Amino acid sequence: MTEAPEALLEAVLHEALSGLASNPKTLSPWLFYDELGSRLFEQITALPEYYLTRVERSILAAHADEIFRDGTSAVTIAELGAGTAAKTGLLLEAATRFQSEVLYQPIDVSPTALEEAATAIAANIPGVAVQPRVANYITEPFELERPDGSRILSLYIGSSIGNFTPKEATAILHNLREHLQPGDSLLLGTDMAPGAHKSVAKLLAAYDDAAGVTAAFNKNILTRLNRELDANFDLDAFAHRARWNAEASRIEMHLESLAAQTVSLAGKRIRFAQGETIHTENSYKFTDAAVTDLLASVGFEPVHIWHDDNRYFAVTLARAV
Ligand code: AVJ
Repeated sequence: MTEAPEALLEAVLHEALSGLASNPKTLSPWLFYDELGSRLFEQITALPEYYLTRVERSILAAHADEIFRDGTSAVTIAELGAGTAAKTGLLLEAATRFQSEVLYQPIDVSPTALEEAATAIAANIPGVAVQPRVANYITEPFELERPDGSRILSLYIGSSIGNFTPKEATAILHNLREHLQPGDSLLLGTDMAPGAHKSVAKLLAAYDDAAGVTAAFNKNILTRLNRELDANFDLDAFAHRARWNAEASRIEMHLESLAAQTVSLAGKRIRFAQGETIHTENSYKFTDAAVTDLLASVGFEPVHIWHDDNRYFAVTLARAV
């Protein structure tokens, strides 16, 4: 962590107290990702219902060469929220087919994830130099390197942008665009909104799997607060809920209180009515037009939008203008 553990604990406390004091109650999705939560998310990506990771990987595999083919000058690859960079290998390998040396700049809050990424890439992809940067790209400044005039290809994949409101998403991409010059580019991964090719049921299943891994992931937020903030949430008294909010074009995850109850947390008492929920996550879903509009509003022009045959997921290559 960039933060000392006490600073992180302070942030957890602040988030829990403010989120649970608001109406409706909320907890921010970054709270999911403690050690167990990160492992549960890895399990989610392998679930039969959670198509997002598999489908995005197949799109990247099918089009990796096209992303680099038109390159007239060398490219360095920078990735926001890289994590362990599991899907990025496909792109790095493609890049090394077009140039012998590729500088890869993954940015992530987790130093352990970045170390894992750097080790795996060093072992498996010769020709790639990794320069990890530990930073929270939303709240902290970060730098990107541009080795002698090369162009920057920035990656924001994995539907990570889906966790943010349109306003926040715009701010994140605006900040990224400020690091780039005209001719640099962005590869953005977004999950598609339901439509002719994709039912709402398909989406809901991805966020409420039969094995209950997503439920465990959602409830782990309560386990974390019990452990770190001395809270006493009864995990059996809350239920995982996934809802489609058509108006906002997002899947919402909630934890629903199954009874009227009072929970104590950091010495405070928090009351729940029966049926009241804690809203823990938004996962926005996009049309091609919505992606194009979002990008245009922050100075990017889509060059290509690729989909899988089912049109479940989209990967957009856009040029900074
Ligand atoms: C990591 C934000 C892309 O929204 O699909 C998976 C997180 N939540 N299952 C998503 C998540 C529930 C995921 N992102």
